[in-house]
Amino acid sequence: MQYHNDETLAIIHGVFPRKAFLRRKCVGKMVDFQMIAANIDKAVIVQSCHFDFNLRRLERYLASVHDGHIEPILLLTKTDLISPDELAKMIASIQQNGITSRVLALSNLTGAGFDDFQQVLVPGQTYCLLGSSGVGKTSLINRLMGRDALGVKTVSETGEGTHATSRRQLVILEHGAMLIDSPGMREIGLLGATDGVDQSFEDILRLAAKCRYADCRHAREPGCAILAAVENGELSEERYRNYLKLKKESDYHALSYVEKRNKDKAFGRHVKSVTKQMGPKR
Ligand SMILES: Nc1nc2c(ncn2[C@@H]2O[C@H](COP(=O)(O)OP(=O)(O)OP(=O)(O)O)[C@@H](O)[C@H]2O)c(=O)[nH]1
Ligand SMILES: [Mg+2]
Ligand SMILES: [Zn+2]
Repeated sequence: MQYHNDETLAIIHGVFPRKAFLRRKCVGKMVDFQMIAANIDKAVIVQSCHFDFNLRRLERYLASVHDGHIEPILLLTKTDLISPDELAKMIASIQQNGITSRVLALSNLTGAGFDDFQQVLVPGQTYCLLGSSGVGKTSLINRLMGRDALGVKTVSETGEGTHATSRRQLVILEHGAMLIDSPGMREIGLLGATDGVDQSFEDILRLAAKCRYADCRHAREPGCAILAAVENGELSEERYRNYLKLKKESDYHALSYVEKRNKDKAFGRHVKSVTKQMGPKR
């Protein structure tokens, strides 16, 4: 199969069926999906040790990644800006929080931690870098490629938080691993990602199995094992609250999405019947 487009030189030889995917609720009021990438093997969730580090946002990204049936890797960048002690504490806080995904840390500036990161890159596999703007996603790819293949902006010029990358781009490393660079995301809204949320909070799911009532909503029900765990300090209250928040947001958007789809369908039927009444085109 070959498709030609007059304005470009690209030839599409075939389209792979979409299996694993990364998507989010599109930004703004509209309730719809925005596809970020498809058929990737692993998502690298990047946070900078400097200012950007945030467990709640990490949980949000994890929910989205798990929902797309993709394995997450957590990567902390800019380790040169904090002490080894602070870094150790940061990594420990991720694990103590109940997040079990693999955590790596590196500095694009000094190259510390690079070997460990390169070890996880398997030839033939595709990795998508995700994270806020300015955390060093493009710098990481450039360093892996050994040259400034993609543009980054200097901190002095723009400061953290301004976008350097404006489109998604796939690069192939010399040894055959593929990396997708993406523009920094300000938000990653959840839509119908309940399974992804559950999968990201396995500790809470395990506790839920011990609640007295099967339909426990873990809000104020008696015999709730999750509330008991929060009470005795076994489960962090922030993590518990974020779990409820992400679930609620995901379900709420899913409901609006279905409603909108039904309305659109009804409208489509209406248009069809009106066109029919108007008779065949002359
Ligand atoms: N100190 C330090 N600075 C870094 C490191 N990695 C990246 N930077 C700097 O951080 C700034 C942003 O880096 P980028 O690679 O453009 O960040 P990005 O994640 O691609 O940002 P967007 O494309 O906007 O999403 C640049 O000035 C980099 O030089 C690091 O490990 N340590
Ligand atoms: Mg970039
Ligand atoms: Zn409960």
